[in-house]
Amino acid sequence: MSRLVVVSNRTADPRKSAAGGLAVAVKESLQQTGGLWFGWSGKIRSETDAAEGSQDLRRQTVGRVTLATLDLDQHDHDTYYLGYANGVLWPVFHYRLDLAKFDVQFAAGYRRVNQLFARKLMPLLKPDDLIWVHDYHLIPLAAELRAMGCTNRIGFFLHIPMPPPPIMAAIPEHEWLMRSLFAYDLVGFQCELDVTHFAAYVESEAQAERLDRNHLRAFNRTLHVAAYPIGIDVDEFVNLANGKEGRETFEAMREEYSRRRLLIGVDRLDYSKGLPQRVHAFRELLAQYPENRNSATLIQIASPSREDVDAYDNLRRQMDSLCGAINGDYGELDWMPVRYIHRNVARKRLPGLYRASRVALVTPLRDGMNLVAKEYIAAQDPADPGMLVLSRFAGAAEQLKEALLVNPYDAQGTAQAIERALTMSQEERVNRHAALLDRIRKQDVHWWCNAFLDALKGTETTAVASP
Ligand code: ADQ
Repeated sequence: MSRLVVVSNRTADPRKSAAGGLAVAVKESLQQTGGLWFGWSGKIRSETDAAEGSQDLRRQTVGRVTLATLDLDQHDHDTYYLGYANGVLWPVFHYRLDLAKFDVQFAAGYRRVNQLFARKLMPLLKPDDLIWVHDYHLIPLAAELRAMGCTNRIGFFLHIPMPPPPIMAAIPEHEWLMRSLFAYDLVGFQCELDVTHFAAYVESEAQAERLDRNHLRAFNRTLHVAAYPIGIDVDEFVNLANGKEGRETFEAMREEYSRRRLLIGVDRLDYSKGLPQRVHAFRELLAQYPENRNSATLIQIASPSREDVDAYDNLRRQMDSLCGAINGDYGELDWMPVRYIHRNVARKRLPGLYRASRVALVTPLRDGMNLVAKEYIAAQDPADPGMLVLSRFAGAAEQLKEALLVNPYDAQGTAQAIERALTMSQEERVNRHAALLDRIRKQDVHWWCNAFLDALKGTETTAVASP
């Protein structure tokens, strides 16, 4: 069995469930194959170390898995991570050209760190290793590895959306970036729309030939592309819901809000998640459907995220002001419409919170997938489930058709859907939930990991060293 080598910007201890989606997903395959997980340590190199020129890998063994991490220089961190990954690729791939800051220094830092990763990873590789690279931080990694002579099978999975060609073309380095993807053997996207956008881009910009739905030929290479919607570990989440903290949280919330209709939102505080638009829609609900006053309560949990990027600071201030205004305008002595919590909630408490809520608002303006939508479904009582209101612009909308799909830019339409969710009959909720649960079980995180790795194993070995 080939050893699995996972490369991502950050690594995590795969034994800890708090490590989140990717760790849960790749843990089994890494354990089975005695795999290697390679990435940035999250630390900045001290100036003394940087001056000495040492850039040592730190290795840690966790069970049968080796974690190999390296520190970054301050300048590399600022240009590669803050500048290019989070200041260019994240906004543009989420269709937010207005928030992108293009700067040649950022692009240079991004390339430099990808070269550094390739240089440090190359000596650790064995000839039949299967390499799986994750996300937008590392798009050119395979091209850099190929330039160093690597002929292993290499797959790439993009966790965020792939924008349509005219938006992609706004990135000054778009040709280089998209061409770099052809150094992989397999490129996986979250949903079919992303595959369509990528194919349209390379057909129009690089005269790629579409051999069939899943094969594109350009730059002397044939690339396998497909959608692999990422899932959650449904059983683990159901167990969490039934665990001590899960039940305690559920009971505490039910008691506290016994006279209220609870709505929940759980997100990183990120402009892609549509949080201000969600608060507007909730305000619209109170305005248009007054029976919800003194009753409907939105708990919005927004965990702090990338606070050193300017756009996030503006969002934070905007949310403080919107939530303050709605509470000021509609609140009563014994009822606050919005409880806005700018913090992380312990993972063990999330299922109880989801289960106590009659409606979940998952309304991103753009999202690669959105795992909160799937977690909410998994946490429900199948005999009396809550209802999911889901943005049509989340990758998850392709799979979760039985949710109430909304356009998050349309506050009135979203308010209408929330009202419908709050008043939906138990029979309809049960039927919709059964279909949703079935789908997230069939395409859970294990399915996702195996489907991607099986496809990667099935691709032809690289014949050409560099595209
Ligand atoms: P994210 O943008 O981080 O991930 P998402 O898919 O929603 O978005 O995953 C977030 C995870 O963090 C969930 O497991 C959620 O429970 C947890 N979380 C979020 N806010 C939290 C809070 N305040 N407290 C505690 N836990 C919280 C990126 C892409 C997504 C894609 C995933 C996986 O942007 O589109 O679905 O990767 O590929």
